[in-house]
Amino acid sequence: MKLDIITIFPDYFAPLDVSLLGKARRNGLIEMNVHDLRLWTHDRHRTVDDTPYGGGPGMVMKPEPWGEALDALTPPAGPPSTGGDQAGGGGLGGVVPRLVVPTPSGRPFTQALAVEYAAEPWLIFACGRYEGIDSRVVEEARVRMRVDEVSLGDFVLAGGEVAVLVMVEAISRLVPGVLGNFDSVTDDSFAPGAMESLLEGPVYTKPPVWRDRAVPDVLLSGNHGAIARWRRDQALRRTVANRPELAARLDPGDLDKHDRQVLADAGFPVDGEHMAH
Ligand code: 97T
Repeated sequence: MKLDIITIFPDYFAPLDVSLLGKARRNGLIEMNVHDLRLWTHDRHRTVDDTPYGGGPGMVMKPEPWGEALDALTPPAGPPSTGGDQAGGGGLGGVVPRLVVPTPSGRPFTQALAVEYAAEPWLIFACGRYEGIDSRVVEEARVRMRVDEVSLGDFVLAGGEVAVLVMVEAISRLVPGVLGNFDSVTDDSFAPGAMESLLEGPVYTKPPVWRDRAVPDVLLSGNHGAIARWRRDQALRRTVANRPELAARLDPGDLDKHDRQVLADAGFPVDGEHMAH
């Protein structure tokens, strides 16, 4: 998978040399390049922003550097390649990238979207600062490639860089070979098909007693049925406590009698209509 990141702060991406991601890059599983947007400015001050038309606070990123950056990184528009040649600005022959633009007004970034992106051969991330990028940039890019404006949640960052770090980590660990342990991917709370979107419960390791706190007996019992039941109880309780909106969306058909008792005890009764058991 190829990842290009365009930013006015390339230094933000130093962490991508570390840990899991650093290893995936060194192994060649992920080809990642960070580009300084100011390379595509031509004035003495390397200007990337200007005041907003219509007035208002802050600054807007100018369209010209973004247009030149995307042109430089992507294949030229035109008839489909006859195959084999790698004409165009350093692309993968014949492949059109998908452009991801973090913005608080975008569609939510979810595990399902991370899974989709992990299957793409080529992603370009455009990091906006200030009040955002001139809207014509995304509009024009859509003529040539798929473009997603994506938000990490209902909060405001100073720019898209940290949002891109988050997305790149979420995506990269799903690329086959990066994590090395497929189970830890499929067990994720939000993995599609994971236990009907319950949060994960608490985890423990040795020692069995630490600062007078014992690991729950059931986990040392060797009774795998009881352990599975206990874990499910904990997951249900934690979901009610931390994510009531997820608990509200549980499919009653996926809940047995014990589940319903646990939910009722947690103050989250599920109505008994159209129930499997
Ligand atoms: O607040 C932002 C500013 C720029 C780019 C992205 C964001 C953001 O993304 N998710 C939440 C906020």
